[in-house]
Amino acid sequence: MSDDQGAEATVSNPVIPGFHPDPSVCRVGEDYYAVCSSFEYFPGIPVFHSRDLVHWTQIGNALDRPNQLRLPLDSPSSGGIYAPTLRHHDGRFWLIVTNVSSDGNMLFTATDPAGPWSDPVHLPGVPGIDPDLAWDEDGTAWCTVAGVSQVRLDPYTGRTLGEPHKVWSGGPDAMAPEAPHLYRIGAYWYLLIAEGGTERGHAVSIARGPSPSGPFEPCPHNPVLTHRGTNRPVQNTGHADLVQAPDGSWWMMLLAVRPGGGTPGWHVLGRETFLVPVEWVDDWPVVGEVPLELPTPAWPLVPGPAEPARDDFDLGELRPQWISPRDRSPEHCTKKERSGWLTLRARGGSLDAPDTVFVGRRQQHLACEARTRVDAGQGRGGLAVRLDEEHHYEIEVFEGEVRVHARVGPLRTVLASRPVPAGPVVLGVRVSPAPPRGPRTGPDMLTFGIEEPDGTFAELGSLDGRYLSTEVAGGFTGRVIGMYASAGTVHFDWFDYAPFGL
Ligand code: 6LW
Repeated sequence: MSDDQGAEATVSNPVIPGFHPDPSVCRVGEDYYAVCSSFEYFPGIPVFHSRDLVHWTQIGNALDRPNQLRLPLDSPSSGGIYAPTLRHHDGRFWLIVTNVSSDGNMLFTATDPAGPWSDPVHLPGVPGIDPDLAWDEDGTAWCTVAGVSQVRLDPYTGRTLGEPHKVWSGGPDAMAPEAPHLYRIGAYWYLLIAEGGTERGHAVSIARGPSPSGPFEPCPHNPVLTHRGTNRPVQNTGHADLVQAPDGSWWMMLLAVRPGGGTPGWHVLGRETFLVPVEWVDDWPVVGEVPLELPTPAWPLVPGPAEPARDDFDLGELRPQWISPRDRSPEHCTKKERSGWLTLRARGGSLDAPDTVFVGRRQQHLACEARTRVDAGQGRGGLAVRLDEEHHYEIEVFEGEVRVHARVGPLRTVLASRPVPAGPVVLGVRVSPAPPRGPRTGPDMLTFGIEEPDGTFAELGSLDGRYLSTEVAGGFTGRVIGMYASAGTVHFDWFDYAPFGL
């Protein structure tokens, strides 16, 4: 985000950078709220607040109790939580979502979107992923899912009413018609979907009809948004939601990626949340190109509080930015063992194993640096950049030595090592975007090192970032940078994360 004071001509896109895909947004009065998918990470479904649609502050995670988010230890990465829809209706917030690794479709409610959110209402009759929830004038709730199918729902009990039926399949021969959202806008009911798959073919299409169940007439200009076949810096545009500002203007929040390096480009931060204005012509939405710099909206900007670079682990609770694969039990992650430190206790597995003990935050900037002060005197652990179990780089301390490791698919290697004195040590990683020199240039370089006693940073090894990209690893997530323990007990005094050079 630009550090605007309200006078700039443009503001930065993505408005929610880093691995924050599948945005869903709603407005209540002057306040906007948004949620994103969270896959294998606990707590799940980050919740954001904004007063101006461009500055977003994370205010919590909707699913922060184990009974709301069951992610078995053997569930795959990029499983778990897919594509929530957030709505405000009848004085409360409603969140409908799929957990593809355990409970299927679920519905949650809250009076305050920062939480607490309710226990889940299970929806066994809802026939697919990416559920949407909309209410008609009679108060009937309509649930629409990928495919695109629809069923009426009693949202209080989770019972479906009647049989699901197909309402649309997107453009002719569309691949992956998904991410539906249903809206009453003016005289029509609109059905917005994504199609073309979440990669370079991604697109947004729309249809409209006289009732929430159609029949739906596709927009003659579909897809209303796509960057496929272009060389624009923003790619994979799709999975969108619409919101109207208090001044009557319409906006679309959507996911897209920023590939770096040579052709075809590697995106390393996952799918991010972008914003774009929407005009209406002949009662159809018209959406322009998704730019990296957006014209500033016609209202005062309200930047949220700046995120501190350092987490000292002095607060009782972990900040909402911290996430862990599958669970975060107090047995393996606690602040109670050493005052002002975060203690991680290994569960047996390394970062290669799904039961790894890792606490990280999304990498949100193309150029950034992270450091942490580690005491691994009773264990083995350190600082990792994680995409999934098979794609991660890390620097760790074990038995008087510091080592840089890389795991890429079936390959695992120690890149560098050197002895370290006993006691806490500061480990670091610097992520530097590579200039796009040639077709074979990777997106960025990750340089790992340790802080010398005089404060200088001693580099131990650098790795091409392309192997921690979605184009290489696949999946739906992005890089997460954080702390881990792979044996015994490891203590962390603080963790710094800051963008640089932007
Ligand atoms: C999600 C689908 C999609 O369910 O990717 O890009 C899937 N869109 O709608 C996972 O995020």
